[in-house]
Amino acid sequence: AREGIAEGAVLLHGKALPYETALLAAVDVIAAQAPFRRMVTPSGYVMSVAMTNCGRAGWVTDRTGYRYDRQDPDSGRPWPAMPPVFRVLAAEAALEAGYGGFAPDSCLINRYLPGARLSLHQDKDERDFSQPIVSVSLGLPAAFQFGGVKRKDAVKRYPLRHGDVVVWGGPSRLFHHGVLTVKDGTHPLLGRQRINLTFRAAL
Ligand code: MD3
Ligand code: FE
Repeated sequence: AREGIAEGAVLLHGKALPYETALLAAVDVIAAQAPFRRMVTPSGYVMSVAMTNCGRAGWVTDRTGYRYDRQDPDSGRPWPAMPPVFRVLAAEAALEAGYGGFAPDSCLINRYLPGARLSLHQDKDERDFSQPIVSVSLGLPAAFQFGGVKRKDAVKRYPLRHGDVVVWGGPSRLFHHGVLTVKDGTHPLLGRQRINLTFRAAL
């Protein structure tokens, strides 16, 4: 089922379910080459979410700032290639949401163990805001929150469950958003974790 959650934003319930096995196998291959790590923000805070990337560019943060980097700073090597199943799912979801021709060059993989959270922020390190962002939720559920373009705008909450895909484009592309603290639990396939794939046209 498809649900409009904001102007330009569409939640596709269960869209990733047919791909779950392939997605999780691909995440394991990526994480073997570019392990999950907790990065440091410019202010010196160690993020509770552990991250890795695949694709031509990966999102990274350190004391010098946020950026997209073609190399994994931990290894000095290029990020693992984006698996075909990632591209296909991201492009299909974008098309279903009304954004044809989405060709992401970056996939940030976020891993939340119980207790991890992502505070309210905007995604604005990408070059072209006319391109949407596609987000795939796997494993433990989470309460996702999003507001508006201004930090003070009222915030709405949405549960995101295993297999849900959200496409953010148009007016919602620069909305503030975050993930509330993930509660403890066990998912049949993933155990005690939530994995989120965020697809972006970054470069
Ligand atoms: C709304 N990740 O990595 S994806 C991020 O679940 C990030 O790990 C979250 O936010 C996660 O930057 C949420 C959902 C998302 C992504 C981009 C958006 C929501 C968005 C851009 C605009 C508005
Ligand atoms: Fe974000």
